[in-house]
Amino acid sequence: MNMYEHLKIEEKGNIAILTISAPKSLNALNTTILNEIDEFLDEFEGGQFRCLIITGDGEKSFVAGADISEMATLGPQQGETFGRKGAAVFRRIETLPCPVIAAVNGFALGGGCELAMACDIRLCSDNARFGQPEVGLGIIPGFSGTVRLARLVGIGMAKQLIYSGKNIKADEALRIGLVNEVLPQAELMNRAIELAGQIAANAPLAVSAAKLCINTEYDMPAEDAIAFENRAFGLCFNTEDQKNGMQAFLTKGKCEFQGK
Ligand code: CO8
Repeated sequence: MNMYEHLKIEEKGNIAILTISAPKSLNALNTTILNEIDEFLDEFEGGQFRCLIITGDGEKSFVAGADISEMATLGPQQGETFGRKGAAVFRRIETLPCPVIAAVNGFALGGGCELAMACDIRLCSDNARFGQPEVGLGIIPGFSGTVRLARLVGIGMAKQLIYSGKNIKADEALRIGLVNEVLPQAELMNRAIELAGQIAANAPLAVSAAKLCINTEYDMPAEDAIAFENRAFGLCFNTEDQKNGMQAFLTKGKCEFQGK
């Protein structure tokens, strides 16, 4: 893997851990960091990884938003360009073939909350804080927060969070379904790695197909969604993993899935 100025990359077998590291600004996202994440995703997609974990450096902040110092002097065209950049990078994360776990280790505000929402699964530490404070800065969520928050927690709660700009604590994020699990800070990464390992032990093409189905079917009428799943289900029977996985079950063995 390349060396990055603001990213730390760790490989654990077929799992990769991406740590965003800009401690002076609580890991706020500027154009350089977004470009680095984009570059990292090129590398990641070229590898044989089965799960990606994204976290922030330190014990205080996951990502404290987009970089306000970079945005402060932007005009409308530049603002739109910056928003498009972040949205495109986050969409890449959302549509990666393998699952992505956000290990939210502190503040996940504005663009940080939006980054976490682009991931498939959110785990957080008990000191985590979530929120979309943009309207307090004279802007709206610009990295797809108005899209994903409503889909994740429902339109009423999304409106309350975005209009008020108020942060919520980890237990409230759990209650409204914004995160899946809350853990003590010291246990967060171990749990994320454990979960990533459970995912990585399954048939990767099947996991990938399940992700594609869930993401794609979300916006479809039920009949079309069911037909989409039917086709994806059928295609699973074209894989060696399906043959080997079922054979292993029938012979009471264990299958090491090859992703073929
Ligand atoms: N951007 C730039 N710098 C930041 C950011 C940020 N988002 N967040 C924190 N920092 C910096 C602070 O300025 C401070 O720097 P310095 O030491 O030089 O003064 C340093 O990080 C430490 O922060 P604090 O001293 O404020 O630490 P506290 O513990 O007192 O507070 C908070 C922590 C509550 C996280 C506080 O820093 C804060 O409120 N940060 C801003 C959070 C925020 O509003 N985030 C949303 C930003 S807007 C956004 O994300 C929009 C996304 C879409 C963009 C679309 C583009 C057009």
